[in-house]
Amino acid sequence: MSALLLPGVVVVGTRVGLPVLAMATLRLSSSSSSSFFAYQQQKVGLTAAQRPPSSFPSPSPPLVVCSIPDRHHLPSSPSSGEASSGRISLGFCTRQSSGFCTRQQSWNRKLAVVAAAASVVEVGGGGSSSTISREEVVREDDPTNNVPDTVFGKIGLQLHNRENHPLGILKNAIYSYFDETFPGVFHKVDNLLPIVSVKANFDDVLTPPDHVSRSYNDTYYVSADTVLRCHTSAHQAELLRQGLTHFLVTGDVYRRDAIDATHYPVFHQMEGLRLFTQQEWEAAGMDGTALAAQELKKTLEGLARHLFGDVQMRWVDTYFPFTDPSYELEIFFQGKWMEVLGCGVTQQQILCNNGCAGTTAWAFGLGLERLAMVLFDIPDIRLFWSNDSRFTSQFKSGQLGTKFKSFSKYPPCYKDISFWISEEFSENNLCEIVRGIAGDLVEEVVLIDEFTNPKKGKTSHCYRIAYRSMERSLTDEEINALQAEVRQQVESKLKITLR
Ligand code: FA5
Ligand code: MG
Repeated sequence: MSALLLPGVVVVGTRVGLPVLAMATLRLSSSSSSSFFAYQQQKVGLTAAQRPPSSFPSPSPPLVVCSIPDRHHLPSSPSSGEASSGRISLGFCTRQSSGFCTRQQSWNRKLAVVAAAASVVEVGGGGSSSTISREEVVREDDPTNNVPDTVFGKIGLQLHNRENHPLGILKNAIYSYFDETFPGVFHKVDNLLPIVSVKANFDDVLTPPDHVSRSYNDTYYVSADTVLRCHTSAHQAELLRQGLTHFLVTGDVYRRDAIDATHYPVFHQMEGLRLFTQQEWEAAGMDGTALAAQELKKTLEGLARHLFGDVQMRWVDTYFPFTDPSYELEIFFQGKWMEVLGCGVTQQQILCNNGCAGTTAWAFGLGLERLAMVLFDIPDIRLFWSNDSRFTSQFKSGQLGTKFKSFSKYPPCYKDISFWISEEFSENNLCEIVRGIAGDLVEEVVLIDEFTNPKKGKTSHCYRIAYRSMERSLTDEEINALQAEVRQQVESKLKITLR
Protein backbone atom coordinates (compact mmCIF):
# COMPACT_ATOMS: atom_id res chain seq x y z
CA MET A 1 0.00 0.00 0.00
CA SER A 2 2.78 2.44 0.76
CA ALA A 3 3.81 2.43 -2.89
CA LEU A 4 0.49 4.05 -3.68
CA LEU A 5 0.95 6.90 -1.28
CA LEU A 6 2.28 10.32 -1.97
CA PRO A 7 5.17 11.82 0.03
CA GLY A 8 4.23 13.05 3.51
CA VAL A 9 1.56 10.42 4.03
CA VAL A 10 1.93 8.19 7.03
CA VAL A 11 0.69 4.64 6.86
CA VAL A 12 -0.49 2.94 10.00
CA GLY A 13 -1.48 -0.57 10.88
CA THR A 14 -4.78 -2.09 10.10
CA ARG A 15 -7.81 -1.75 12.32
CA VAL A 16 -9.40 -4.85 10.92
CA GLY A 17 -7.66 -6.92 13.54
CA LEU A 18 -9.48 -5.18 16.40
CA PRO A 19 -12.00 -7.39 18.18
CA VAL A 20 -15.19 -6.49 16.39
CA LEU A 21 -17.43 -7.10 19.38
CA ALA A 22 -15.38 -4.66 21.39
CA MET A 23 -15.92 -2.05 18.69
CA ALA A 24 -19.66 -2.58 18.86
CA THR A 25 -19.66 -2.14 22.62
CA LEU A 26 -17.54 0.95 22.29
CA ARG A 27 -20.11 2.50 20.01
CA LEU A 28 -22.85 2.28 22.60
CA SER A 29 -20.80 3.55 25.45
CA SER A 30 -18.68 6.15 23.76
CA SER A 31 -21.08 7.44 21.13
CA SER A 32 -18.56 6.80 18.41
CA SER A 33 -20.76 6.39 15.38
CA SER A 34 -18.09 7.07 12.82
CA SER A 35 -17.74 3.37 12.18
CA PHE A 36 -21.45 2.79 11.61
CA PHE A 37 -20.83 0.73 8.50
CA ALA A 38 -17.51 -0.65 9.55
CA TYR A 39 -18.87 -3.58 11.54
CA GLN A 40 -18.52 -7.10 10.31
CA GLN A 41 -22.04 -7.88 11.34
CA GLN A 42 -21.71 -11.62 11.16
CA LYS A 43 -19.64 -11.35 14.33
CA VAL A 44 -21.93 -8.94 16.12
CA GLY A 45 -25.52 -10.03 15.55
CA LEU A 46 -28.60 -8.08 16.50
CA THR A 47 -30.50 -8.55 19.72
CA ALA A 48 -34.27 -8.76 19.49
CA ALA A 49 -34.56 -5.18 20.71
CA GLN A 50 -32.22 -3.93 18.00
CA ARG A 51 -33.95 -5.64 15.10
CA PRO A 52 -35.85 -3.50 12.65
CA PRO A 53 -39.61 -3.67 12.79
CA SER A 54 -40.00 -6.41 10.22
CA SER A 55 -37.81 -9.08 8.76
CA PHE A 56 -35.57 -8.07 5.90
CA PRO A 57 -34.63 -7.94 3.13
CA SER A 58 -37.94 -6.37 2.38
CA PRO A 59 -39.49 -5.42 -0.91
CA SER A 60 -38.95 -1.82 -1.82
CA PRO A 61 -41.38 0.69 -3.21
CA PRO A 62 -40.38 2.07 -6.60
CA LEU A 63 -38.61 5.13 -5.28
CA VAL A 64 -36.32 6.78 -7.77
CA VAL A 65 -33.95 9.68 -7.62
CA CYS A 66 -34.97 13.09 -8.84
CA SER A 67 -33.99 16.69 -8.59
CA ILE A 68 -35.71 19.74 -7.19
CA PRO A 69 -35.29 21.93 -10.24
CA ASP A 70 -36.18 25.13 -8.52
CA ARG A 71 -34.77 24.63 -5.06
CA HIS A 72 -33.18 28.06 -5.21
CA HIS A 73 -36.59 29.43 -4.43
CA LEU A 74 -36.17 28.13 -0.90
CA PRO A 75 -35.83 30.75 1.81
CA SER A 76 -32.22 31.14 2.81
CA SER A 77 -32.69 30.14 6.40
CA PRO A 78 -35.95 28.49 7.26
CA SER A 79 -36.51 27.69 10.88
CA SER A 80 -36.11 24.03 11.64
CA GLY A 81 -38.72 23.97 14.35
CA GLU A 82 -41.47 25.23 12.12
CA ALA A 83 -41.24 22.39 9.70
CA SER A 84 -43.39 20.02 11.66
CA SER A 85 -46.45 21.99 10.71
CA GLY A 86 -45.72 21.55 7.01
CA ARG A 87 -47.44 19.16 4.69
CA ILE A 88 -45.55 17.39 1.98
CA SER A 89 -46.41 15.35 -1.01
CA LEU A 90 -45.63 11.67 -1.03
CA GLY A 91 -45.82 10.16 -4.46
CA PHE A 92 -44.15 6.98 -5.55
CA CYS A 93 -43.81 6.93 -9.26
CA THR A 94 -43.04 4.80 -12.23
CA ARG A 95 -39.61 5.42 -13.62
CA GLN A 96 -39.20 7.08 -16.95
CA SER A 97 -36.40 6.17 -19.28
CA SER A 98 -34.25 9.07 -18.11
CA GLY A 99 -34.57 7.87 -14.54
CA PHE A 100 -36.17 11.14 -13.49
CA CYS A 101 -39.88 11.46 -13.01
CA THR A 102 -42.39 14.15 -12.46
CA ARG A 103 -44.23 12.67 -9.49
CA GLN A 104 -40.97 12.29 -7.68
CA GLN A 105 -40.18 15.88 -8.47
CA SER A 106 -43.50 16.69 -6.93
CA TRP A 107 -42.40 14.83 -3.77
CA ASN A 108 -39.27 16.90 -3.69
CA ARG A 109 -41.10 20.15 -4.23
CA LYS A 110 -43.30 19.36 -1.29
CA LEU A 111 -40.25 18.55 0.79
CA ALA A 112 -39.15 22.04 -0.02
CA VAL A 113 -42.47 23.21 1.34
CA VAL A 114 -41.71 21.38 4.56
CA ALA A 115 -38.46 23.27 4.70
CA ALA A 116 -40.38 26.46 4.36
CA ALA A 117 -42.84 25.27 6.96
CA ALA A 118 -45.36 27.82 8.07
CA SER A 119 -44.38 30.30 5.37
CA VAL A 120 -45.28 28.34 2.27
CA VAL A 121 -42.86 28.59 -0.58
CA GLU A 122 -43.71 28.72 -4.27
CA VAL A 123 -41.68 25.97 -5.79
CA GLY A 124 -42.98 25.89 -9.29
CA GLY A 125 -45.19 22.90 -8.63
CA GLY A 126 -47.67 23.64 -11.40
CA GLY A 127 -50.88 21.71 -11.02
CA SER A 128 -49.42 19.00 -8.86
CA SER A 129 -50.51 19.69 -5.33
CA SER A 130 -51.07 16.41 -3.60
CA THR A 131 -50.00 16.57 0.01
CA ILE A 132 -48.87 14.37 2.79
CA SER A 133 -49.27 15.17 6.43
CA ARG A 134 -46.46 14.98 8.91
CA GLU A 135 -48.32 11.97 10.28
CA GLU A 136 -47.25 9.98 7.23
CA VAL A 137 -43.61 10.39 8.21
CA VAL A 138 -44.05 10.51 12.00
CA ARG A 139 -46.47 7.86 13.22
CA GLU A 140 -46.08 7.29 16.91
CA ASP A 141 -48.65 4.49 17.03
CA ASP A 142 -47.06 2.55 14.16
CA PRO A 143 -44.43 0.09 15.40
CA THR A 144 -42.70 0.12 12.01
CA ASN A 145 -42.05 3.87 12.31
CA ASN A 146 -39.51 5.49 14.62
CA VAL A 147 -39.13 9.01 13.17
CA PRO A 148 -39.59 11.72 15.82
CA ASP A 149 -40.82 15.23 15.13
CA THR A 150 -37.40 16.70 15.82
CA VAL A 151 -35.97 14.70 12.92
CA PHE A 152 -38.93 15.27 10.61
CA GLY A 153 -38.36 18.98 11.15
CA LYS A 154 -34.97 18.70 9.45
CA ILE A 155 -36.17 17.02 6.28
CA GLY A 156 -35.89 19.27 3.28
CA LEU A 157 -33.77 21.96 4.93
CA GLN A 158 -30.78 21.07 2.71
CA LEU A 159 -28.08 23.03 4.54
CA HIS A 160 -25.59 21.80 1.94
CA ASN A 161 -27.41 23.78 -0.73
CA ARG A 162 -27.11 27.14 1.01
CA GLU A 163 -24.33 29.07 -0.65
CA ASN A 164 -23.34 31.07 2.44
CA HIS A 165 -23.57 28.19 4.89
CA PRO A 166 -20.35 26.42 5.95
CA LEU A 167 -21.67 23.14 4.49
CA GLY A 168 -22.56 24.77 1.18
CA ILE A 169 -19.19 26.53 1.03
CA LEU A 170 -17.41 23.23 1.72
CA LYS A 171 -19.48 21.34 -0.85
CA ASN A 172 -18.59 23.93 -3.48
CA ALA A 173 -14.90 23.78 -2.54
CA ILE A 174 -14.98 20.01 -3.09
CA TYR A 175 -16.78 20.52 -6.39
CA SER A 176 -14.02 22.96 -7.42
CA TYR A 177 -11.36 20.37 -6.68
CA PHE A 178 -13.08 17.78 -8.86
CA ASP A 179 -13.74 20.32 -11.62
CA GLU A 180 -10.09 21.40 -11.65
CA THR A 181 -8.71 17.86 -11.46
CA PHE A 182 -11.22 16.21 -13.82
CA PRO A 183 -12.69 19.04 -15.93
CA GLY A 184 -16.26 18.36 -16.96
CA VAL A 185 -16.20 14.75 -15.84
CA PHE A 186 -18.01 14.43 -12.50
CA HIS A 187 -21.78 14.65 -12.49
CA LYS A 188 -23.05 16.38 -9.35
CA VAL A 189 -26.30 15.60 -7.57
CA ASP A 190 -27.31 17.34 -4.36
CA ASN A 191 -31.07 17.27 -4.13
CA LEU A 192 -32.16 13.67 -3.88
CA LEU A 193 -35.00 12.67 -1.67
CA PRO A 194 -33.71 11.48 1.74
CA ILE A 195 -36.55 8.98 2.07
CA VAL A 196 -35.34 5.83 0.35
CA SER A 197 -36.24 2.18 0.26
CA VAL A 198 -34.63 -0.31 2.60
CA LYS A 199 -33.44 -1.98 -0.59
CA ALA A 200 -31.58 1.12 -1.79
CA ASN A 201 -30.15 1.96 1.62
CA PHE A 202 -28.99 -1.54 2.52
CA ASP A 203 -29.63 -4.37 0.05
CA ASP A 204 -28.31 -2.64 -3.08
CA VAL A 205 -25.00 -1.97 -1.34
CA LEU A 206 -24.80 -5.53 -0.04
CA THR A 207 -25.34 -4.75 3.65
CA PRO A 208 -25.86 -8.17 5.25
CA PRO A 209 -29.37 -8.91 6.56
CA ASP A 210 -28.19 -8.92 10.18
CA HIS A 211 -25.83 -5.93 9.95
CA VAL A 212 -26.10 -3.63 12.97
CA SER A 213 -26.66 -0.56 10.80
CA ARG A 214 -30.09 -1.96 9.85
CA SER A 215 -31.26 -2.06 13.44
CA TYR A 216 -34.23 -0.13 14.64
CA ASN A 217 -31.88 1.25 17.27
CA ASP A 218 -29.60 2.84 14.68
CA THR A 219 -31.76 3.75 11.67
CA TYR A 220 -34.94 5.81 11.24
CA TYR A 221 -37.63 3.69 9.62
CA VAL A 222 -40.52 5.50 7.95
CA SER A 223 -42.15 2.11 7.40
CA ALA A 224 -40.97 -1.49 7.31
CA ASP A 225 -39.50 -0.98 3.84
CA THR A 226 -38.68 2.73 3.78
CA VAL A 227 -36.03 4.60 5.77
CA LEU A 228 -34.46 8.01 6.11
CA ARG A 229 -31.19 7.27 4.31
CA CYS A 230 -28.36 6.72 6.75
CA HIS A 231 -25.68 7.29 4.12
CA THR A 232 -25.41 8.69 0.62
CA SER A 233 -24.32 5.25 -0.57
CA ALA A 234 -28.09 4.65 -0.76
CA HIS A 235 -27.96 6.31 -4.20
CA GLN A 236 -25.06 4.40 -5.72
CA ALA A 237 -27.06 1.67 -7.41
CA GLU A 238 -29.72 3.97 -8.83
CA LEU A 239 -27.20 6.35 -10.34
CA LEU A 240 -25.19 3.49 -11.82
CA ARG A 241 -28.38 2.17 -13.39
CA GLN A 242 -28.91 5.59 -14.92
CA GLY A 243 -25.59 5.17 -16.69
CA LEU A 244 -23.55 7.67 -14.69
CA THR A 245 -19.87 6.74 -14.58
CA HIS A 246 -18.42 9.59 -12.46
CA PHE A 247 -20.61 11.21 -9.83
CA LEU A 248 -20.75 13.13 -6.55
CA VAL A 249 -23.91 12.92 -4.44
CA THR A 250 -24.41 15.24 -1.47
CA GLY A 251 -27.27 14.97 0.98
CA ASP A 252 -28.58 14.98 4.51
CA VAL A 253 -28.33 11.59 6.24
CA TYR A 254 -30.07 10.36 9.36
CA ARG A 255 -28.89 8.12 12.19
CA ARG A 256 -30.28 7.41 15.63
CA ASP A 257 -27.36 8.31 17.78
CA ALA A 258 -25.90 9.58 21.01
CA ILE A 259 -25.70 13.29 21.85
CA ASP A 260 -22.52 15.30 22.03
CA ALA A 261 -20.66 18.10 20.27
CA THR A 262 -19.85 16.00 17.20
CA HIS A 263 -22.95 13.84 16.89
CA TYR A 264 -26.34 14.91 15.63
CA PRO A 265 -29.15 12.70 14.31
CA VAL A 266 -28.95 14.51 10.98
CA PHE A 267 -25.68 15.24 9.25
CA HIS A 268 -24.45 15.54 5.69
CA GLN A 269 -22.38 13.29 3.49
CA MET A 270 -20.88 13.49 0.05
CA GLU A 271 -20.55 10.29 -1.91
CA GLY A 272 -18.17 9.96 -4.85
CA LEU A 273 -17.94 7.15 -7.38
CA ARG A 274 -15.80 6.68 -10.46
CA LEU A 275 -15.86 3.76 -12.89
CA PHE A 276 -12.86 2.40 -14.80
CA THR A 277 -13.01 0.48 -18.06
CA GLN A 278 -10.87 -2.45 -19.05
CA GLN A 279 -9.22 -0.20 -21.62
CA GLU A 280 -8.14 2.16 -18.83
CA TRP A 281 -6.54 -0.50 -16.64
CA GLU A 282 -4.84 -2.16 -19.61
CA ALA A 283 -3.42 1.19 -20.69
CA ALA A 284 -2.11 1.65 -17.14
CA GLY A 285 -0.59 -1.85 -17.20
CA MET A 286 -2.48 -2.78 -14.01
CA ASP A 287 -5.42 -4.90 -13.04
CA GLY A 288 -8.72 -3.11 -12.57
CA THR A 289 -8.82 -3.27 -8.78
CA ALA A 290 -5.26 -2.03 -8.39
CA LEU A 291 -5.90 0.90 -10.71
CA ALA A 292 -9.09 1.85 -8.86
CA ALA A 293 -7.32 1.66 -5.47
CA GLN A 294 -4.40 3.73 -6.71
CA GLU A 295 -6.60 6.39 -8.27
CA LEU A 296 -8.84 6.49 -5.20
CA LYS A 297 -5.98 7.31 -2.89
CA LYS A 298 -4.42 9.80 -5.27
CA THR A 299 -7.74 11.60 -5.73
CA LEU A 300 -8.60 11.77 -2.03
CA GLU A 301 -5.13 12.81 -0.91
CA GLY A 302 -5.37 15.60 -3.49
CA LEU A 303 -8.76 16.59 -2.08
CA ALA A 304 -7.44 16.69 1.49
CA ARG A 305 -4.56 18.92 0.38
CA HIS A 306 -6.96 21.15 -1.57
CA LEU A 307 -9.04 21.67 1.57
CA PHE A 308 -6.43 21.66 4.32
CA GLY A 309 -3.16 22.56 2.64
CA ASP A 310 -0.16 20.48 3.51
CA VAL A 311 -1.47 18.09 6.15
CA GLN A 312 -0.37 14.75 7.50
CA MET A 313 -2.73 11.96 6.49
CA ARG A 314 -2.91 8.27 7.03
CA TRP A 315 -4.86 5.41 5.51
CA VAL A 316 -6.43 2.91 7.87
CA ASP A 317 -7.69 -0.43 6.57
CA THR A 318 -11.30 -1.05 7.51
CA TYR A 319 -14.39 -3.00 6.48
CA PHE A 320 -17.46 -1.89 4.54
CA PRO A 321 -19.95 -4.32 3.04
CA PHE A 322 -19.86 -2.44 -0.26
CA THR A 323 -16.13 -2.14 -0.91
CA ASP A 324 -13.08 -4.38 -0.92
CA PRO A 325 -10.44 -3.33 -0.11
CA SER A 326 -11.84 -0.64 2.19
CA TYR A 327 -10.06 2.28 3.85
CA GLU A 328 -10.64 5.27 6.06
CA LEU A 329 -8.66 8.45 5.60
CA GLU A 330 -7.57 10.26 8.72
CA ILE A 331 -5.96 13.65 8.85
CA PHE A 332 -3.84 15.05 11.65
CA PHE A 333 -5.36 18.33 12.67
CA GLN A 334 -4.99 20.34 15.85
CA GLY A 335 -3.10 17.58 17.59
CA LYS A 336 -5.46 14.70 16.81
CA TRP A 337 -6.11 12.11 14.13
CA MET A 338 -9.60 12.60 12.74
CA GLU A 339 -11.45 10.18 10.49
CA VAL A 340 -12.90 12.17 7.62
CA LEU A 341 -14.11 9.58 5.15
CA GLY A 342 -14.64 5.95 4.32
CA CYS A 343 -13.86 4.57 0.89
CA GLY A 344 -12.75 1.59 -1.15
CA VAL A 345 -12.94 -0.37 -4.35
CA THR A 346 -16.58 -1.10 -5.14
CA GLN A 347 -17.70 -4.72 -4.86
CA GLN A 348 -18.03 -6.31 -8.30
CA GLN A 349 -21.50 -7.53 -7.43
CA ILE A 350 -22.79 -3.95 -7.10
CA LEU A 351 -21.42 -3.09 -10.52
CA CYS A 352 -22.77 -6.27 -12.12
CA ASN A 353 -26.21 -5.85 -10.52
CA ASN A 354 -26.51 -2.34 -11.90
CA GLY A 355 -25.51 -2.64 -15.51
CA CYS A 356 -21.77 -2.07 -15.13
CA ALA A 357 -20.30 -5.56 -15.58
CA GLY A 358 -16.75 -5.49 -16.88
CA THR A 359 -15.78 -2.32 -15.02
CA THR A 360 -14.16 -1.51 -11.69
CA ALA A 361 -14.81 1.53 -9.51
CA TRP A 362 -13.72 3.47 -6.50
CA ALA A 363 -16.22 5.03 -4.10
CA PHE A 364 -16.00 7.23 -1.03
CA GLY A 365 -18.36 8.78 1.53
CA LEU A 366 -17.21 11.77 3.54
CA GLY A 367 -18.80 13.63 6.44
CA LEU A 368 -19.24 17.33 5.64
CA GLU A 369 -19.75 18.45 9.27
CA ARG A 370 -16.58 16.72 10.40
CA LEU A 371 -14.54 18.58 7.80
CA ALA A 372 -16.37 21.86 8.27
CA MET A 373 -15.94 21.86 12.06
CA VAL A 374 -12.22 21.74 11.53
CA LEU A 375 -11.99 24.10 8.57
CA PHE A 376 -14.20 26.79 10.13
CA ASP A 377 -13.40 26.17 13.82
CA ILE A 378 -17.02 25.36 14.61
CA PRO A 379 -17.04 23.87 18.12
CA ASP A 380 -20.51 22.30 18.27
CA ILE A 381 -22.41 20.41 15.57
CA ARG A 382 -25.72 22.03 16.63
CA LEU A 383 -24.46 25.37 15.34
CA PHE A 384 -24.86 24.21 11.73
CA TRP A 385 -28.63 24.34 12.29
CA SER A 386 -28.64 27.79 13.87
CA ASN A 387 -30.61 30.59 12.26
CA ASP A 388 -29.02 33.12 14.61
CA SER A 389 -27.54 35.85 12.43
CA ARG A 390 -24.52 35.96 14.74
CA PHE A 391 -23.75 32.53 13.25
CA THR A 392 -25.09 32.78 9.70
CA SER A 393 -23.56 36.19 8.97
CA GLN A 394 -20.02 34.93 9.57
CA PHE A 395 -19.81 32.79 6.42
CA LYS A 396 -19.66 33.86 2.79
CA SER A 397 -19.80 31.88 -0.41
CA GLY A 398 -16.31 30.99 -1.65
CA GLN A 399 -14.59 31.73 1.66
CA LEU A 400 -13.39 28.36 2.83
CA GLY A 401 -11.84 28.34 6.26
CA THR A 402 -13.15 31.61 7.73
CA LYS A 403 -12.65 31.05 11.46
CA PHE A 404 -15.88 31.15 13.42
CA LYS A 405 -15.94 33.66 16.27
CA SER A 406 -17.90 32.23 19.14
CA PHE A 407 -20.73 34.37 20.47
CA SER A 408 -22.05 31.96 23.07
CA LYS A 409 -20.63 32.44 26.51
CA TYR A 410 -23.68 30.97 28.15
CA PRO A 411 -22.84 28.40 30.81
CA PRO A 412 -24.03 24.80 30.63
CA CYS A 413 -26.33 23.42 33.29
CA TYR A 414 -25.87 19.78 34.31
CA LYS A 415 -28.61 17.46 35.52
CA ASP A 416 -28.10 13.82 36.45
CA ILE A 417 -30.56 10.99 36.06
CA SER A 418 -30.04 7.49 37.53
CA PHE A 419 -32.07 4.38 36.90
CA TRP A 420 -32.01 0.60 36.88
CA ILE A 421 -31.87 -0.49 33.26
CA SER A 422 -33.80 -3.35 31.69
CA GLU A 423 -32.51 -5.69 28.97
CA GLU A 424 -34.05 -3.59 26.23
CA PHE A 425 -32.42 -0.39 27.37
CA SER A 426 -30.43 1.44 24.68
CA GLU A 427 -28.56 4.68 24.94
CA ASN A 428 -29.90 5.83 21.57
CA ASN A 429 -33.47 5.54 22.86
CA LEU A 430 -32.59 7.63 25.89
CA CYS A 431 -30.96 10.27 23.70
CA GLU A 432 -33.97 10.39 21.42
CA ILE A 433 -36.25 11.10 24.36
CA VAL A 434 -33.96 13.84 25.66
CA ARG A 435 -33.64 15.37 22.18
CA GLY A 436 -37.41 15.15 21.71
CA ILE A 437 -37.99 17.18 24.88
CA ALA A 438 -35.07 19.59 24.95
CA GLY A 439 -34.33 19.83 21.22
CA ASP A 440 -31.10 21.70 20.54
CA LEU A 441 -30.92 22.85 24.16
CA VAL A 442 -29.32 19.52 25.00
CA GLU A 443 -25.60 19.60 24.42
CA GLU A 444 -24.50 16.23 25.70
CA VAL A 445 -25.72 13.06 27.37
CA VAL A 446 -22.90 11.12 29.04
CA LEU A 447 -22.86 7.94 31.06
CA ILE A 448 -21.01 8.96 34.22
CA ASP A 449 -21.61 5.96 36.47
CA GLU A 450 -22.54 2.33 36.03
CA PHE A 451 -22.69 -0.50 38.55
CA THR A 452 -24.35 -3.85 39.03
CA ASN A 453 -25.90 -4.90 42.30
CA PRO A 454 -24.89 -8.56 42.54
CA LYS A 455 -27.70 -9.48 44.95
CA LYS A 456 -30.45 -8.01 42.82
CA GLY A 457 -28.68 -8.80 39.55
CA LYS A 458 -29.63 -5.32 38.38
CA THR A 459 -27.51 -2.70 36.65
CA SER A 460 -27.77 1.00 37.35
CA HIS A 461 -26.78 3.78 34.95
CA CYS A 462 -26.30 7.42 35.81
CA TYR A 463 -26.33 9.88 32.90
CA ARG A 464 -25.32 13.52 33.09
CA ILE A 465 -27.30 15.74 30.75
CA ALA A 466 -25.74 19.06 29.78
CA TYR A 467 -28.27 21.73 28.82
CA ARG A 468 -26.97 24.81 27.09
CA SER A 469 -28.32 27.19 24.52
CA MET A 470 -25.90 28.48 21.93
CA GLU A 471 -27.97 31.63 21.71
CA ARG A 472 -29.30 32.70 25.13
CA SER A 473 -29.28 32.12 28.89
CA LEU A 474 -31.53 29.38 30.19
CA THR A 475 -33.45 29.87 33.42
CA ASP A 476 -33.41 27.35 36.28
CA GLU A 477 -37.14 27.07 35.95
CA GLU A 478 -36.90 26.16 32.28
CA ILE A 479 -34.21 23.54 32.85
CA ASN A 480 -36.00 22.01 35.83
CA ALA A 481 -39.15 21.68 33.74
CA LEU A 482 -37.21 19.98 30.94
CA GLN A 483 -35.53 17.60 33.36
CA ALA A 484 -38.82 16.73 35.05
CA GLU A 485 -40.30 15.88 31.65
CA VAL A 486 -37.22 13.82 30.78
CA ARG A 487 -37.57 11.83 34.00
CA GLN A 488 -41.25 11.26 33.39
CA GLN A 489 -40.84 10.12 29.77
CA VAL A 490 -37.77 8.01 30.44
CA GLU A 491 -39.70 6.16 33.11
CA SER A 492 -42.84 5.69 31.05
CA LYS A 493 -41.20 4.83 27.72
CA LEU A 494 -37.99 2.98 28.51
CA LYS A 495 -39.07 0.31 30.98
CA ILE A 496 -36.46 1.43 33.49
CA THR A 497 -36.84 2.13 37.20
CA LEU A 498 -35.80 5.58 38.32
CA ARG A 499 -33.59 5.69 41.41
C1 FA5 B 1 -20.36 5.35 5.50
O1 FA5 B 1 -21.37 5.99 5.72
C2 FA5 B 1 -20.08 4.73 4.14
N1 FA5 B 1 -21.29 4.78 3.36
C3 FA5 B 1 -18.92 5.48 3.47
C4 FA5 B 1 -18.44 4.81 2.21
C5 FA5 B 1 -18.96 5.18 0.97
C6 FA5 B 1 -17.47 3.82 2.28
C7 FA5 B 1 -18.52 4.56 -0.19
C8 FA5 B 1 -17.02 3.17 1.13
C9 FA5 B 1 -17.55 3.56 -0.10
P1 FA5 B 1 -19.30 5.84 7.82
O2 FA5 B 1 -20.44 5.38 8.64
O3 FA5 B 1 -17.94 5.58 8.37
O4 FA5 B 1 -19.33 5.22 6.38
O5 FA5 B 1 -19.45 7.40 7.58
C10 FA5 B 1 -18.65 8.10 6.64
C11 FA5 B 1 -18.20 9.44 7.20
O6 FA5 B 1 -19.34 10.17 7.65
C12 FA5 B 1 -17.29 9.32 8.42
O7 FA5 B 1 -15.97 9.13 8.02
C13 FA5 B 1 -17.49 10.67 9.09
O8 FA5 B 1 -16.73 11.68 8.46
C14 FA5 B 1 -18.95 10.94 8.79
N2 FA5 B 1 -19.79 10.59 9.93
C15 FA5 B 1 -20.19 9.35 10.31
N3 FA5 B 1 -20.97 9.42 11.41
C16 FA5 B 1 -21.06 10.74 11.73
C17 FA5 B 1 -21.75 11.48 12.75
N4 FA5 B 1 -22.52 10.88 13.66
N5 FA5 B 1 -21.61 12.81 12.77
C18 FA5 B 1 -20.87 13.44 11.84
N6 FA5 B 1 -20.21 12.82 10.84
C19 FA5 B 1 -20.30 11.48 10.78
MG1 MG C 1 -16.38 5.40 9.48
